[in-house]
Amino acid sequence: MEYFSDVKKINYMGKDSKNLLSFKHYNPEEIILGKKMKDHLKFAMSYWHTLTAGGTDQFGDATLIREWDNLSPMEKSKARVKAGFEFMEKLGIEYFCFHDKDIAPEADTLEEYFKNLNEIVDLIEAEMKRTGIKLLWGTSNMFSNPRFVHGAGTSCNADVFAWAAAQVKNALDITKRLNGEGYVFWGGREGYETLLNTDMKLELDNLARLLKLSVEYAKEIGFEGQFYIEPKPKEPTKHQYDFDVATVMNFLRTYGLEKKFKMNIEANHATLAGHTFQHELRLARINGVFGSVDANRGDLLLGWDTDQFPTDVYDATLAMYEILMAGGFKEGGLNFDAKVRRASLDSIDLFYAYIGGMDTFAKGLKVAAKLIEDKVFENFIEKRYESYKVGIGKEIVEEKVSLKDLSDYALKLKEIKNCSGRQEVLENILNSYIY
Ligand code: XLS
Ligand code: CA
Ligand code: CA
Repeated sequence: MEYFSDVKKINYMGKDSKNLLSFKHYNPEEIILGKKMKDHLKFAMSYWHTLTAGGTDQFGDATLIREWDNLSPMEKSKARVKAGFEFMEKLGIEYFCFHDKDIAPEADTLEEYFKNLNEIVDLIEAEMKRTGIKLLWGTSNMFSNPRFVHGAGTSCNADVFAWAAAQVKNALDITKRLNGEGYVFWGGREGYETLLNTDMKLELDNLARLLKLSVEYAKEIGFEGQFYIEPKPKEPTKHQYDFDVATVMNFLRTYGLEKKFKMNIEANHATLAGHTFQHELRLARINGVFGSVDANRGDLLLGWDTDQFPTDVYDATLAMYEILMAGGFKEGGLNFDAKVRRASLDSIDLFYAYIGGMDTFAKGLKVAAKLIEDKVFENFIEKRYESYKVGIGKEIVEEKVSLKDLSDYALKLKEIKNCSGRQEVLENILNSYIY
């Protein structure tokens, strides 16, 4: 059965094409900086937003009607697998990401739930074999079910901690079985609403314990994929423990986990934390913890996690600049953690959405590659800091001077001369590369 029969394979047709179901910039085989575009970008489909999201929000029910809606829970899950692979094949997307809960119906007992999961994983495995599509990362949903009301690893209830551990164990088994390149821990409800009822120290210690147990189990089963933490400052809790890259790095270092985890950075989470996407990527890059990306965007006028498809070429260019400067994706990739708007009712809107996101990042990649080739910012930055290459600056960097030495030096200074930061002209140059 064909689920998206009104859409054929989406091809690259160049920027002048008027075909709305074609790529204007994403030309998978085109070589950029010695590598195919598709291997630079490693696009992934998010299972949840693409196949299970119904368009519900705090004020209204589902609006997005899909072919499989009226099937029984297991049949629905099977149809979604088939539809998902058809969708990826048509778009030429080579990776996907999922939570355990996205792929199979939950049940009253864990045993039954795992049985459901296994049955669907068989089907996914067969589709992966048929198409060559790969798993970028797996994860476990430990936030939707009411049992996680107080969190999972940070729950006040030890039985819930154990249940979460069981889910992670099973999700790791599945991810290993499907050759997943990574495994993501996103905070879910790992945070708090009020400190009046919260033992923050115990919750953080326990969160670290769950991560440690997971790393140990991965070793035990020979799972060699990359572990990620995905920072987010708020939603669903008022304060999420994995606030931003800096907070997560501090947490990992506190518990001796910094060598085991990299960051999965989401654009919308960066802006919720009051940072730019580029800021979070830069911080991860300079600390050697850049891993993977959840591409999307928020809406600055709304200020919550809207998970919209990315269409801003400016942001995508700066993101790709950081990603290339970090050495590009290795185990990670670019997952579209984005959903169509509630009023985008038709399945075809999913295609338009992905085409837009893929083209935006393809264009961003091309511009970023050119900026790097021409060393536009590197040359400027190098010059801006040249005072640290000679004289007193060199001695500061080499840590050869004391505070007193510096004071003696400063006392002899007659005049301090600063250079322009040239922000406006740099922005003009950036624009000229984008246009
Ligand atoms: C929610 C997160 C979530 C993670 C995976 O805000 O983005 O979707 O990426 O659990
Ligand atoms: Ca995400
Ligand atoms: Ca989000």
